[in-house]
Amino acid sequence: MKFVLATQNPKKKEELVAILGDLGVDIVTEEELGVKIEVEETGETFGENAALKAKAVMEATGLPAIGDDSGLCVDEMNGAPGIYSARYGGPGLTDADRCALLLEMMHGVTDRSAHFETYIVCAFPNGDWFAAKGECHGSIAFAPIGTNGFGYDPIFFRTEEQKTFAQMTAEEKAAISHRGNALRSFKKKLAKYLTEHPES
Ligand code: ITT
Repeated sequence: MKFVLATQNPKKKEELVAILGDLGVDIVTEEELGVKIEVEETGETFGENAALKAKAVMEATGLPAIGDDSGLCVDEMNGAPGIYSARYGGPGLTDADRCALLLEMMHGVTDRSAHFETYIVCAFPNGDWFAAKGECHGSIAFAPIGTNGFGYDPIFFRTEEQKTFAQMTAEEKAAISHRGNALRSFKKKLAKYLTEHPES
C-alpha cells in the first residue's frame, strides 16, 4: 500500500521509512508526487493540526496520507509554546533565538518541567483514520547545551540520561523521544490496520 507523507521536510520521510520499513509499505513525499499542498494549521491541538494535514493531502492526492504535528509544552507557561512552537516569538527568528527567548521567559522560574508531544494521523480515502501519540518528559535547562538535533533540543534536559536532546545522537534521541514513541505506537496501529484490511 502506498502512503503519502504530508510534509515538506524530507528528514521526516527517512525517519518514517527507518521505523515502518519492514511493514512493506511504500512511502512517498508530496514532492515525489509533484504536489505541494499548503495546509493552514488552524487547529487548537496537535491532533487537530495533524488531522488537517493528513486529510488535506489525502483529498488532494487520493492516497492514504500521514500527517504529524509536534511541539514543546512548558508546565509553568500553561503548555506554551505548544502548537505555536515553530512560530514562537514571530517570524524571522532562528532556532537559537527561540531557545534564548524561552530561557528569558523562564528566568527565575524554579518549576522547569516540560514535555514534547507528537501526534500522527493517518487518513484513508474510504473515510477510515487512526491516530497515534507520543510524549517525552523533561525540563528546561538554564542554558543551551549541545549541538545535535534542531529546534528546542539544546534546552530540553532529560534527568534520566543527564543530557539535553542536543547532546544525544539521533539514535539515542529516537529511542526515548516524543516522535520515536509516536512512531512506534503508529507502527503497531498501522500493522493492525493492514492485517484487518488485507485487500488494501
Ligand atoms: P512540518 O513542515 O512537517 O509541519 P515542523 O518543523 O512544523 O514541520 P513539527 O510539527 O514536528 O515540525 O514541529 C514543530 C516545532 O516544534 C518545530 O519547528 C520545533 O520548534 C519544535 N520541535 C518539534 N519536535 C522537536 C524536537 O524533536 N526537538 C526540538 N524541537 C522540536
